[in-house]
Amino acid sequence: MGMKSVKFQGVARNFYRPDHVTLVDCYLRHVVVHDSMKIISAELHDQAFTPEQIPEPELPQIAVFGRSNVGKSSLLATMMRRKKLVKISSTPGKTRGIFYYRVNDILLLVDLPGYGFSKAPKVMAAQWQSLVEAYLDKPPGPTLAMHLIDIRHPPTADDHAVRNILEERQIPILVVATKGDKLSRSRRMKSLQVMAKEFDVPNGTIFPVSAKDASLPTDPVWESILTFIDGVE
Ligand SMILES: Nc1nc2c(ncn2[C@@H]2O[C@H](COP(=O)(O)OP(=O)(O)O)[C@@H](O)[C@H]2O)c(=O)[nH]1
Ligand SMILES: [Mg+2]
Repeated sequence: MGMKSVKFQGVARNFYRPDHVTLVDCYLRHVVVHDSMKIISAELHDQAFTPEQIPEPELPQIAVFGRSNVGKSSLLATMMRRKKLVKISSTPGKTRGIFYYRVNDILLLVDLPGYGFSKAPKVMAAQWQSLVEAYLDKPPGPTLAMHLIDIRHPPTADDHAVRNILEERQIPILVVATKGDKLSRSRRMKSLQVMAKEFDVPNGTIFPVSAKDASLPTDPVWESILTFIDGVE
C-alpha cells in the first residue's frame, strides 16, 4: 500500500549503506528490484559530433560504453521504454555522434559511439578516442559509466582499454551483459561468473539484460544507477 508511489524518490537513499540497513530497507529494495522504473519523460536532449560541440550539462550523466553492435542503443531504448526515440544505425560502426537522452528530468543517458568495429579503418579508432576523451575530460564529465559486454563473448582488448581509460579518470563502472536472451540460464550464469572474474568485480554485480526478453528486465540497472546518483549527491 502506497509503496509503489515512493519508489526511486526517497527509497534509493537508504540502501547499500551497510551501517544502517534495516528490514524496511530490505523490503523496499525488494519492491524496487521487482517493480518497473516509471518513465515519466524521455527525450533527446543534445548531441555532439565534434569535441567543440560537447555540452556541459547540469544533470548527472550516465555514459554508455561498448563495442559497436553490443546493444547500446537497444538497451537505452529498452530502459527508456521508447523504441523509436533512440537513434539505431543500420550500419554497424556508423554511429559517430554522442547522443544525450534526458530521463524524468533527473539524469542524462549518454549514448557514445561504439568502438572495435573490425572493418573500420584505423583513423576511426583515433577519431573515437579523441571524441570520447574530449567527452570524458569536459567538466563535469559522467557520474557513472555503464560498460556493455555481449554475454556470449569474453571481453576484448578494446574492452580492457576502455576500462583503463575510465579507471585513469576514476569514473565508476557498472558492467552490464547484453543480449542475455541468446544464452540458456545456466550458460548465462557461467558467462557472468567468467566476466566478473576477468574484470575483477564481485560475483552478482554484473547484470544480464535483454532488449528482446522481458524476463531479463533493466530494473536492476536502473536501481543501481539511481542508488549511485543518490549516493553522490
Ligand atoms: N537477441 C538480441 N539482439 C539484440 C539485443 N540488443 C541488441 N540486439 C541486436 O544487436 C544489433 C545491434 O544493436 P544496437 O543497439 O544497434 O547496438 P549498438 O551498436 O551497440 O548501439 C541489432 O541488430 C539489435 O537488434 C538483445 O538484447 N537481444
Ligand atoms: Mg548504437
